[in-house]
Amino acid sequence: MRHTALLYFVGPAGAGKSTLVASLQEWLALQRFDGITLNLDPGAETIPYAPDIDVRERFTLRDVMAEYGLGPNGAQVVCADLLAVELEWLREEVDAFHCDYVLADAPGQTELFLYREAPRVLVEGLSPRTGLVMLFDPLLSRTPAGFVTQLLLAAAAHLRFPVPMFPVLTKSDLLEPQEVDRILGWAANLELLRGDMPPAEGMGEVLSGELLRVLQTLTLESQLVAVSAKDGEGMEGIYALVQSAFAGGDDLEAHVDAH
Ligand SMILES: Nc1nc2c(ncn2[C@@H]2O[C@H](COP(=O)(O)OP(=O)(O)OP(=O)(O)O)[C@@H](O)[C@H]2O)c(=O)[nH]1
Ligand SMILES: [Mg+2]
Repeated sequence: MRHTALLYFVGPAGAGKSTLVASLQEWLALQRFDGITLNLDPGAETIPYAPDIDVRERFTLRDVMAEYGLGPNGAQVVCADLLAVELEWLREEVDAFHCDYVLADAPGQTELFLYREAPRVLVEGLSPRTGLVMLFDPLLSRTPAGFVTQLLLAAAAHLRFPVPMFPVLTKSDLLEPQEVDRILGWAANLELLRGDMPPAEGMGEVLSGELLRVLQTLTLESQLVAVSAKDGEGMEGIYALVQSAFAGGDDLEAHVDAH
């Protein structure tokens, strides 16, 4: 185990996990850090980076469908369970790299990754220096109810994996700047979110102060960072939070100066 941190990228289907892994790896390389990529999605068809470690070398969704005579959904469940079987192999592969960061791209079936037992075995066993980058989809985050739904998903993720969590608002290039500010404002102060709930949805009542405090503690200990993997924006924001959680401070300037 030589890495500073192993980060799992988790979030709703299509939120931009794989693209963010690609973009962050590129950014790390520009800063002369080594970040390796780990694809954990056996059903991935195309991936926007060349995985250094790829679970598809061990099994693919297609193989599992054929072998067990399952449709895609049943096969996804089997695939999630098979992840635990690969723990030793994955550990050896990760340990074989001398690198600063391991960027692990979780499958899009987030509920399987969060709620099945096998991925938990994997996340707990692969590295003692594990973090979770929790992606918030920009279009779902535009409305208070959509944002709360993702906070609940993030809370579930944190309960399953009690490790440092870094919430990230993805694809911010798709939002107007004032929409980004509004969402970041909600994350910084959930009372603002409650205030913006339309009365018709009745959610303001449901979201008692206590529930908001629980969500804040579980999901937003780190500030929400807005990124655009497409434009390469916000990578240093993720890095700074990860660095302060795992290495006690942002060493970026010193590191760059040293090269
Ligand atoms: N505009 C914009 N589009 C993006 C960005 N990041 C990703 N996308 C697009 O969003 C779509 C989904 O991106 P992926 O990176 O495959 O998302 P994912 O979360 O890995 O998807 P699954 O693994 O299938 O759940 C693709 O069409 C990407 O090109 C971004 O920062 N800005
Ligand atoms: Mg993906």
